[in-house]
Amino acid sequence: MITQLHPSDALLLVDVQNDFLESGSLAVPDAGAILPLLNKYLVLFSDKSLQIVASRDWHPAGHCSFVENGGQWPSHCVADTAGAAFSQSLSLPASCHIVSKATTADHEAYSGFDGTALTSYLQQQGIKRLFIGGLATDYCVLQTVLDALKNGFAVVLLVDAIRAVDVQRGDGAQAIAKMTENGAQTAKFTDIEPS
Ligand code: VGL
Ligand code: ZN
Repeated sequence: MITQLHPSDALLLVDVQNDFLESGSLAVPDAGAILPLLNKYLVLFSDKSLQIVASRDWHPAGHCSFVENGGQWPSHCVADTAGAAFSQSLSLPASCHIVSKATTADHEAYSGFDGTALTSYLQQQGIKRLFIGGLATDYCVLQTVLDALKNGFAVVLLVDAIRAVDVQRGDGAQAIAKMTENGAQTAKFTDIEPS
């Protein structure tokens, strides 16, 4: 089924940052494969003058999620470092609204809604439905999608433009199942009405 885009739709790209790409400190397997697709979604939404939002993991150097501080992950996405920058291969428009999350040392925040003004921003813009892609399926995409649904937004999960860490094999597939069980629709690029 073809999904039509409306002025109340926004594209939300989750954490497409160097540290989550192939040479990064927390590389997500096959993450680079989503970049050309994300750029196609960006063109589609830009051409229709629709809202584009990008979240970023934006940690202080002493963040609690890092192994050296007792957490689970290698140090990654430290604010203002090259690893925290959006991929150079991602064509974000100047109009893109950027949301920084997990910015305090003692709090983990996988969701772009956690501790940010994202809900009020989207409401102010009249956004009702979010098309969500990015990294990683089983962490920040999962929690962002669940919070979006809780906060009253419809969600279309862009299943061709997400990749999972898969600490345990199947984590990504399980995350997709959880998102759809909670009300997310899924779509791939060819399911969306062209410009
Ligand atoms: C993420 C692990 C740690 C993510 C962020 O963006 O999915 N995963 N921090
Ligand atoms: Zn993180």
